Amino acid sequence: MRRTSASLALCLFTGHALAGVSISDDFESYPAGSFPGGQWQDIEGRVVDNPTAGPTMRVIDTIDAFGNATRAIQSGRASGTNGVFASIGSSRFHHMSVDMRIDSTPQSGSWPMAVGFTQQTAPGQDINRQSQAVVYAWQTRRFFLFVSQEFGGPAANLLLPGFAFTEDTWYTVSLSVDTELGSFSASIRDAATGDVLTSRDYTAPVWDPSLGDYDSLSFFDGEPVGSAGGVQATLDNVSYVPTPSAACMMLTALTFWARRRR
Ligand SMILES: [Ca+2]
Ligand SMILES: [Ca+2]
Repeated sequence: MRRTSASLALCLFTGHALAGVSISDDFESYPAGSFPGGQWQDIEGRVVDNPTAGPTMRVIDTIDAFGNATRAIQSGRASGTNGVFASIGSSRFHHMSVDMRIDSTPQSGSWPMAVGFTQQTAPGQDINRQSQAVVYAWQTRRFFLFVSQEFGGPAANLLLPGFAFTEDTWYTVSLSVDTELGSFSASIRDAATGDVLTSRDYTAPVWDPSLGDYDSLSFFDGEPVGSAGGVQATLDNVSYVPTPSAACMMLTALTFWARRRR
């Protein structure tokens, strides 16, 4: 954390208690083997349909995109939903990026990891039934942008074209949202070089901003309970800013630049 503390600057809005709070975490400050502390909560608190025993993600010692030792968080391989979430404030704009490594891809029926924004519109609601905008890795080794305005409501499931991921490789997954316009921008970059590998923009033709009032930065996999299990992914270098303002985007860029320099 200390290495990215400069990017912890708050781009403060007025109003909502959490509005404007940025998140930056490289997971270096947590002991390996444990659930990460800080702002992170176990996704098991948002899972109803396919629960698994927590902690559903743990801090591990691993190797980063540059071949250096690093700490990151990894999902368990048991069937059921693994993940973490952090509360964020109401905002017109959200921007997140996270380094993702797929460690194991299933043969069918599940996704190794989804990253993005969710909104719990009803108490006790399962994460998959929440309004959400996420980028997820699918069993075909493709990434998709998924935008859903409540379960069963308007939804879009969009392939990020022309790219298939490789296991055991770090990618930087980014997602920007304008919740007033219902506009979304997703990209996958090579985590080592920063090269954009695929991207997709989308504006919802029918959009209800009240169903895009995201309250959580959420990372979770999708596996039915009782399946063979086996999906696994590792995440590192989380960055979230609630505004696309030049100052905050510069902080994100500086964080990325600092990582590449290490
Ligand atoms: Ca790390
Ligand atoms: Ca799982």
